[in-house]
Amino acid sequence: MKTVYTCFCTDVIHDGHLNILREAGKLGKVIVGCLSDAALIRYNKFPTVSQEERVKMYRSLPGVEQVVIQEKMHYDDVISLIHPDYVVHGDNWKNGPESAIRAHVQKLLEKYGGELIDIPYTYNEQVRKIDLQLREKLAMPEFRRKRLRQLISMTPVVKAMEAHSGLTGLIVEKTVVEHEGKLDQFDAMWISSLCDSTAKGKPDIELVDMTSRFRTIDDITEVTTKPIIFDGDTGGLTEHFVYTVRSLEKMGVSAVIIEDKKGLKKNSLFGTEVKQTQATIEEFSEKIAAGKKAQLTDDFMIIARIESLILEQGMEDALTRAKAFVKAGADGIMIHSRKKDPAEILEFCDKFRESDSTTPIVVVPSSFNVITEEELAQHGVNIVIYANQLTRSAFPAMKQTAEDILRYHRAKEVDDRLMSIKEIITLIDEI
Ligand code: SPV
Ligand code: MG
Repeated sequence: MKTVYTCFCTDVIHDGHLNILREAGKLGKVIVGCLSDAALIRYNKFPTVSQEERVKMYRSLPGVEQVVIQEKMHYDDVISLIHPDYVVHGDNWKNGPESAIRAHVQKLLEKYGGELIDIPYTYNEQVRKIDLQLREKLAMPEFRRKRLRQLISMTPVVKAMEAHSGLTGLIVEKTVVEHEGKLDQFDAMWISSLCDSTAKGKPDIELVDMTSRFRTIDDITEVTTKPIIFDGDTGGLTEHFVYTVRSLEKMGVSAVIIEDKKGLKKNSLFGTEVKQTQATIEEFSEKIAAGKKAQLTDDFMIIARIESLILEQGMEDALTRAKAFVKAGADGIMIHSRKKDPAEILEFCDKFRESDSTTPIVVVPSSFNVITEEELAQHGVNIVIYANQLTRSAFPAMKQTAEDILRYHRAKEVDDRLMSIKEIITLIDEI
């Protein structure tokens, strides 16, 4: 009896999967792999049912002899364990970033004479509808909100990218790359006060009001499913912050980060070049505690951002504040720096971790951008936020196009570097 292996990464079984099992069954005894949660979040969509439930579900399917966990996206471990005569998969992985995984499987099978069988992907109304329903479920406030906490426990480092509009949200949602045979994607979105303000042509001084910031969240939640970390600036007056917490929770936002400044807030990357005032430990602790008291779900996170290094108040001050803010109820600590060298960030993380091994640490490596996510994770960082890079890449491109059209009195010279009209009109999914 020949052995057939197929890896599933779905939460819902549809005609397509049943067809794969039927075809696989014609070739021999069928072993189904359940792609682990950790691999799934990089490869495909976030799982809406647990790994254990998926295993149970796959086990109950007709013709399935055995279910194994496939820990990694790459098939190396399962193939060396099972040595299948055949690996079967829907032929949709022949295109796009997944084709690198397929090519790798083919190489592994060739080594011992195994065979890869691509089964024509089932495109029908039921499959289409199930896909859309799954997406919808992921986008619901109660699912989206809890995902940040889930991700923190699933992956060594959660990667968030700035979004300030429906379009930038879609870029964060859909960008998947293949690098050295592995797929990767962002986990979450950061709604930056700097980029939200900049997109509106306004300075980053809490001038864009909350109603407008909420509109941005709305635009993004309309078209995406990934969790949102909201830049809440100083949080405003404590009396106002409690309302903000409730609104954000309701919208399905996972976390708000508020910074320990008061008065006129300016962007941290100005550092001490402009006058900025840090709130006292007592003042800021009170705001955190009030926010925690106001929130209604267990999922929502209030993360305290410490500006001591930005305002040159020293490491001891930053650490004292971190401990106090955790005691006041903060669900995480964001430590910020505008130095190019990541040394002070790493020193903070190492010292904080000496006495606190669990509270999530968030960093924003805009200035200290040489350090990798992996190195940051080794120092106890849980969330890395790329806070402004989409805005900073779009702006020069748009400016150059505007200048060149003025220079040449026509658009021909810029056309080569533009997205085609066909691409732009098909960029957005139709219902
Ligand atoms: C933002 O993106 O608005 C931030 C991060 O607050 S920073 O600009 O680095 O202060
Ligand atoms: Mg900000």
